[in-house]
Amino acid sequence: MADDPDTPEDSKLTRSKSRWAELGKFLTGLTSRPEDARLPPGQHLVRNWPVLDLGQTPQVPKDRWRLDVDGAVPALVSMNFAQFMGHAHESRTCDIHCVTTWSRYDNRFEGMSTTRLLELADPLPEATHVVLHSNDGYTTNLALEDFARPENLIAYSWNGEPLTLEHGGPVRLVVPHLYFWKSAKWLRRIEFVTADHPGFWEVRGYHNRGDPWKEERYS
Ligand SMILES: Nc1nc2c(c(=O)[nH]1)N[C@H]1C(S)=C(S)[C@@H](COP(=O)(O)O)O[C@H]1N2
Ligand SMILES: [Mo]
Repeated sequence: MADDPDTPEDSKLTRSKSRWAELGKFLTGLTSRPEDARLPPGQHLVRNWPVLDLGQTPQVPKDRWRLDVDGAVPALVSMNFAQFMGHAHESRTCDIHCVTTWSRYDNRFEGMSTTRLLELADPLPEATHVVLHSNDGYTTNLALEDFARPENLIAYSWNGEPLTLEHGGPVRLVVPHLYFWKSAKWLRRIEFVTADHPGFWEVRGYHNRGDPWKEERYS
């Protein structure tokens, strides 16, 4: 079973982001659909790739890395890095949208699809949600159908290079159809659950689902 570190103390940035959620900062009140425009409402395009996290960068060398898949599954699935790489054969290009209003186009990730992970884990029929647990103590929740989207990747590479530590390496989740806080960096554990368990930002005022096209920034 995964041994999660304690949830980190709220930093100054965490407190101000929770406050923005209270105030509805960045909300435009507009909605848009992917077929109308490439950029969701209230977003602006960046060319660099900003780093956003709780400020603790967990360094897990590849030879000590593990991914556990547990909870509402018939049996624990646990992979070391080599075993994970044996399943990681997909390449996908996507746009990413951060709730703090930046978006970045054309990111090519490589990794294991969540479809493949679901085949391996074979969650029980009672499983309705997924909780992602990270090595920095971060958590985030997804409905099973959002986790299962065919474009999602458990990624080890970005634009042809290994995912850097600051962007969640060695392995992170990428869920392009939702705001990027759902894309857990430094992925450690995938827990299937039979009820929804809001994660780090979801209990601090962020929207439970986070669809950028509906501007679901805050709850
Ligand atoms: N483990 C972990 N994953 C995380 C976070 C975090 O603090 N810890 N921050 C989230 C947020 S708020 C965003 S916007 C993206 C940022 O990813 P990036 O730093 O690669 O741009 O990671 C998400 N995944
Ligand atoms: Mo974010």
